[in-house]
Amino acid sequence: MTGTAVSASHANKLTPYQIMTHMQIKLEKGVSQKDLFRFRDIVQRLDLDGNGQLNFKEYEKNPHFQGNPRGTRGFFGAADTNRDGEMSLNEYAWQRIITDEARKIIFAMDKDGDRHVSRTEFRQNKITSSKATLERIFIAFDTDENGELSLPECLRKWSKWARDGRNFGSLYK
Ligand SMILES: [Ca+2]
Ligand SMILES: [Ca+2]
Ligand SMILES: [Ca+2]
Ligand SMILES: [Ca+2]
Repeated sequence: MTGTAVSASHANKLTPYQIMTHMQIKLEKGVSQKDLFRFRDIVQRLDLDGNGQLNFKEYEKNPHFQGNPRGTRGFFGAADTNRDGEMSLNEYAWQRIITDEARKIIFAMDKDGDRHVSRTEFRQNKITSSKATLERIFIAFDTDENGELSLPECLRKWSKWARDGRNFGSLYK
């Protein structure tokens, strides 16, 4: 990459909000009451000491993450936004909303099913007609600059961007 290309892409850098808007992220508007109840049931089931929150030990018992310790830590770390070492129901639900939607969008782009989104696959998506914008979004996701997007790579950025400048309120009344 030439120096000119780097400075040009910097000058046109999209904000997280712009990227999320381009990708038509629905977040809480895309979840049903049923989803929220399902999240609550999961937290209640894993909450062995019954304090209403999940510590890491309780959470890693989630069968969903068996054999994926990195995914478990990633989810927990991103979910625990107040950094008290416990995941509240609200923190868990927000992280589920964010990652479930991200997963869905990313896997829809993965046409050949190799669990990675190549640049070519990414370019085929219809979120914007501007090739330049698509390229900028791709570069923003591709942290390790290997020319394809892995799910963990996308989830890390996505979790951060989805929370950018937002104060997430309670999902449960
Ligand atoms: Ca607990
Ligand atoms: Ca917490
Ligand atoms: Ca692929
Ligand atoms: Ca990559």
